[in-house]
Amino acid sequence: MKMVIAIVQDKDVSKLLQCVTRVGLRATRLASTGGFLRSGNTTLLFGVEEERLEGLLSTIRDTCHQRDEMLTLAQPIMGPVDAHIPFPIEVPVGGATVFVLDVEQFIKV
Ligand code: 2BA
Ligand code: 2BA
Repeated sequence: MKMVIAIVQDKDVSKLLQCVTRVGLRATRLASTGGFLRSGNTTLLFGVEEERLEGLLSTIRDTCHQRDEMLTLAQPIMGPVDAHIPFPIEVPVGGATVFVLDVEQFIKV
């Protein structure tokens, strides 16, 4: 068995969960926050049989899209007084960041 940890954008979660539960896969949804943008995203845990791993990964690929988010940085300027000019940059986010781990034991009690 494998544990798939997928960090996805909130906008993609409903579609992804709809697709995976339709084919009988199990998932757990956790609210999370990206360390860089400091905005919300979703971490999904999937415990899957090895033979279903590729199918899950391809569903993640199909449902999670790359988008550009704006991040406003403050640029210091030299002058008689200290000042900062805010300037926006575009940061690409997604499709999904996926970790696949071996599961030593899967127990339901
Ligand atoms: P349980 O199998 O006891 O699962 C309870 C909760 O544990 C699940 O909540 C989910 O958050 C987590 N979980 C279980 N197996 C998992 C796995 N392989 N990977 C990641 N997380 C896992 P829910 O998803 O709300 O499911 C509640 C109950 O509904 C489940 O109880 C199961 O009896 C049923 N169920 C869940 N997914 C199903 C599906 N795709 N098809 C049919 N029944 C499903
Ligand atoms: P955030 O940390 O909010 O990052 C959002 C996007 O900002 C990233 O998109 C990436 O394009 C950029 N970024 C992140 N850290 C950066 C840095 N130190 N320098 C420059 N640019 C940076 P994604 O790579 O698609 O990541 C989306 C979210 O997935 C991340 O949100 C984070 O929550 C998670 N993530 C990505 N890689 C991870 C990793 N290696 N470990 C744990 N979580 C990760």
